[in-house]
This record gives sequence, structure tokens and C-alpha cells, in this order.
Amino acid sequence: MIKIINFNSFGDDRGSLVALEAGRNIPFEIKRMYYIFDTKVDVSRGFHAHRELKQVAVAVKGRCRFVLDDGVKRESVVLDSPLTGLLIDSFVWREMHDFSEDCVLLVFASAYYDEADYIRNYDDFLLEVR
Ligand code: T46
Repeated sequence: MIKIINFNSFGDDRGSLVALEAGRNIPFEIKRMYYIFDTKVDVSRGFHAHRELKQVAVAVKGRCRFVLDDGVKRESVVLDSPLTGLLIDSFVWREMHDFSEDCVLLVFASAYYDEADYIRNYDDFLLEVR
């Protein structure tokens, strides 16, 4: 369930550069990007699934921990590198925990924001995913 995408870094003596391209190292057409930052200490986020949306999340700075749950098993992964993307498929419950103070979590999404695509209740998620 944890699907990691490793990005190439174009590094030279000036520093590093990562290029993300829809349909190439991001496996869908990108309709939206957003970023989460300034997350307060001990705050967790997420606690929902999406019916259609696919996303790739990258901790471009700092770290946070994702818990993914497909209704059968739960897995946890720490994102702490701008070279690592986490592919989050549809019908996967996600939680984000343990944000570092400096964490900037950049997310690429396959669709525009649509609250109707969210399943925000875990019992409803289990009913729909099974
Ligand atoms: C996800 C995880 C990884 C918008 O108006 N437009 C947007 O594009 C987004 C993402 C959010 N919002 C509004 C909806 C809420 O009023 O921003 C507020 C916070 O959103 P939410 O509570 O859903 O944030 P998270 O951090 O729990 O979840 C977000 C994404 O919503 C979600 O799709 O997979 O990050």
C-alpha cells in the first residue's frame, strides 16, 4: 500500500533541483497543488479517504509521518526527503502525524478540490471500501 516514488535530483555545486512532470514521475495529470506548513506541535491531520482523488505528497522540508489504511491493514511511513514522493491512491484512509516544526508538505492532486469526494468518517470508509 505504501508506494514511494524516488525523484532524481539534478545537483551541482550550486545545490539541488527536482523536476516533477505530470504523466512522468507524477502518475496522473496534475489539477491542483497545495502545501501544508506551520503545523502546530502534536497536531495530527487527515483522517479521511477519497473516492476518486489520487495524490503524491512530498515533505519538501522537515518531516511528518503518514498512516495509510486500505480497510484491511494499516501501514506507516515517515516522509523526510524532498527526493521522496508518497503516492496515495483512492479509497485509502490517511492520517498525518508527528510533523516537525519546519515541515512543508507539498501535495499534487489529480482533481480540483471537491468536498463530496471525501469520506471523513472511518466507519463509512469501511462500508464503502468493502
Ligand atoms: C489530503 C491530505 C493529505 C480547500 O479549500 N481546498 C483544498 O484544495 C484543500 C486541500 C483544502 N481546502 C480546505 C478544506 C478545509 O476547510 O482547507 C481546509 C483544511 O482541509 P483538510 O481539513 O481536508 O486538511 P487535511 O490536512 O486534513 O487534508 C489535506 C487534504 O484535504 C486531503 O485531500 O489527502 O491533506
